[in-house]
Amino acid sequence: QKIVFVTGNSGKFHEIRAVLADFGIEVIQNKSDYPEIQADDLEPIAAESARAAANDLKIPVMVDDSGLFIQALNGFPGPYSRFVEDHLGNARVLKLMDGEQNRAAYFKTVIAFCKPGEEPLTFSGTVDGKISYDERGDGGFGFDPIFDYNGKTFGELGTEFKNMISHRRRALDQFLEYLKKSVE
Ligand code: ITT
Ligand code: NA
Repeated sequence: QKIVFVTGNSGKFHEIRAVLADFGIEVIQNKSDYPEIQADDLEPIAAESARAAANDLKIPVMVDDSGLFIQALNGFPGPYSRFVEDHLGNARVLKLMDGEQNRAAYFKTVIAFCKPGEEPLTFSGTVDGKISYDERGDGGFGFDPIFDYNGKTFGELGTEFKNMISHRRRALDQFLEYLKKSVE
């Protein structure tokens, strides 16, 4: 079985390729870029990206829309995570959290799968953690060096560990359930 994953983010691609390979699914990266709609949560963003990509490429595709939601910042950056990572970066996020006692945060991934002319399906996963006080570790990508999971950052824990417990892994487990049912 093969799945086309539309993404320009090689960190996501490598994580998803590794997980799905364990289930005998080959993931092919397609780097086409589609405009993203704005919304308060990731589900509609992922769904509409998948719909646009499937209809444009005329093949079934998956996309992954993810974000970091910080409780003390009322869920920011959330759907604006890409913009914040690109234009501010981890150091500035830590600055926003200066003097803040409540470090609670979660990562969320929404995977959307769509066939041409059909409605997109979405599968989501989250993982709880804390915003660290400094950047640690060079594993993973994006916000991983500032996301503390039980005392170590995702940057320190690395991709192999992330792939066992992450937001993305949990979303993939839901997607795998669907794939299993749809071939039965
Ligand atoms: P696409 O081409 O797949 O859309 P993207 O990088 O634009 O790639 P998102 O909008 O979903 O993807 O990502 C939002 C931001 O959150 C982006 O800066 C990512 O690097 C970051 N991010 C996503 N998943 C992450 C993870 O597992 N760990 C750390 N940062 C992550
Ligand atoms: Na995106």
